Amino acid sequence: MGPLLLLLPLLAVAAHAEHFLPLDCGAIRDRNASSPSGVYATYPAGPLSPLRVYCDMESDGGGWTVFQRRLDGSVNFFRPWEAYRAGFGSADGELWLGLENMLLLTLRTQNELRVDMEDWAGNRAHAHYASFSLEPEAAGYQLALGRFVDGEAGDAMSGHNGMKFTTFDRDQDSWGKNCASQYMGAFWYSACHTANPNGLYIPKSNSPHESVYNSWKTWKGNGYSLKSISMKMRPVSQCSHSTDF
Ligand SMILES: [Ca+2]
Repeated sequence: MGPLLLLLPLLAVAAHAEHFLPLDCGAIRDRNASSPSGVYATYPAGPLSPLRVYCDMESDGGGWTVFQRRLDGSVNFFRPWEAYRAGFGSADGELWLGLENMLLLTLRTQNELRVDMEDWAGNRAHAHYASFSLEPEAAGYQLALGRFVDGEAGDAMSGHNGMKFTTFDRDQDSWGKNCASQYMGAFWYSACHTANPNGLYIPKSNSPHESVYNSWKTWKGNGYSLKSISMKMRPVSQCSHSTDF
């Protein structure tokens, strides 16, 4: 993408100041702090390419762009590279926003990461990381994750920092076999995982000898299929979070 292409969205925003073309949910919240949670159009790829996303406007001040969500098992997440690159599901239900869209969202501004989850007894927990960004596809969408900030769910993701993304048809993990095939998901696997949010959604499954479910090890263990999990990013406020860098 050339410099002009990167500038085009900005020029378009300037030329049509009466139209609001937000990059992400953070921009929507900044424009109207009372915006409710729900589906919004964002424009990370420019004014001609609206991207429907779910905005979490409640957690920790809101402004979160949800890029992954499991709610009810209605969407199959055991999919190949092309699906994980382009995205699948729907903004108002189960969703993978797509690695390319996620890359666009993280290119222009520093983002932080929040993961929210719920077990089958109604307990909720979260995990918060200071920063979140990806390398381009040519670099395997390698994950760059900042320090674990806080959250009852604990830190199940730092071990995935620096890993490339692996699907059952593209093995970029650090294990002899393919982690995505073995654990029925797709993720920034190492050898292999302490979090498997794209794993199988099987209600109330809890088997310590299997690690194939949508799980978060430091909260419920690798064998517990969570009732819900959602992963979301938002721009870091430079003034209030400058010490995070
Ligand atoms: Ca491998």
